[in-house]
Amino acid sequence: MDSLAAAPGTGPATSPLPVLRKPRPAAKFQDLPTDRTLVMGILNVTPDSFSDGGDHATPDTAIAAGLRMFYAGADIIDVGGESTRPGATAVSVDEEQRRVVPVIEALVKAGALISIDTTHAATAAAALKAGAAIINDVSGLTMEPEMAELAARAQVPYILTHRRGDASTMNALTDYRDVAQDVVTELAGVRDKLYAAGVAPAQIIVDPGLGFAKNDAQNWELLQRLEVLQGMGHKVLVAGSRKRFLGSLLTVAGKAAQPVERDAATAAVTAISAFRGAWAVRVHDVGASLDAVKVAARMAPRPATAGPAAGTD
Ligand code: PMM
Repeated sequence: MDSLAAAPGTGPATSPLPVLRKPRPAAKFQDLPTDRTLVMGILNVTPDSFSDGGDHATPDTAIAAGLRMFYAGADIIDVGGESTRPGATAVSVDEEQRRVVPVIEALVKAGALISIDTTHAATAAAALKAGAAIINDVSGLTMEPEMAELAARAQVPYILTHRRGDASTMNALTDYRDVAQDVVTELAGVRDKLYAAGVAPAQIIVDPGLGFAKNDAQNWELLQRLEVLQGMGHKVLVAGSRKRFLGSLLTVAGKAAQPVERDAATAAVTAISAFRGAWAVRVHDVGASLDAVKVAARMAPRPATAGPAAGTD
């Protein structure tokens, strides 16, 4: 069977439970395909994320949603227990871990490769213990710098996202001289801290942080000039799924498109990012982006930008 086609029994997103398959050994980061852009499915185990908040608020519904993404072909599933949307309220690390750990354990048991979306080192450590293989820290080390030592010690990849301020302040921090160059300069400063902590270049994945301290025009410019970010020499992750700049673009009669109405535009962003050699895209609608990646791969039959070879330092 085509591994990228929807699997029988996975059903639409609203179906109650996917049919469980035989557990597999957990996937490994180094075994991920390198000949195409990867698709990372978003699994927010939160009541208040901007687009899927509340959809997977209990471990059972979150596990079912994660399995559906995995069986549909997601290469990585990004599990988060705290909303990062502007204005979101913080949760305690205990609550965050209560949300994500059982979900990670179940998905790892099924054979999925998991990244943990957290700004807290204690939660990242608990997630790694539960089997997660990648740290996705949207604060870019600004919340808990000890994340760097954790990534170095555990020898796991670290997704370094550009952000200024935090959920409550970032919307006011959009002054850039040249947004693409400034994002690269700021990311490079944090990247050097990762190096100092012992994180290898091949372990670092950079992300422009679409929507984090950027206005609509700046988000588009970052996508238009993705090669500036790629010039850093690391793998690049594009995470624009359902974000506000897509809602604004799709405005009809003065009304921005709602988050769930932004999946076709998200798939278009995936196709373009994949065509330009992004390492991965982070999306809600996995199936549409897998198709978009196939189209891009057919149009540009060359390896996706993989960043430095594994093992170089
Ligand atoms: N955006 C959100 C959450 N996690 N992780 C990375 N690496 N990059 C992002 O841009 C990012 C992220 C917020 O969006 P969501 O509510 O759809 O998860």
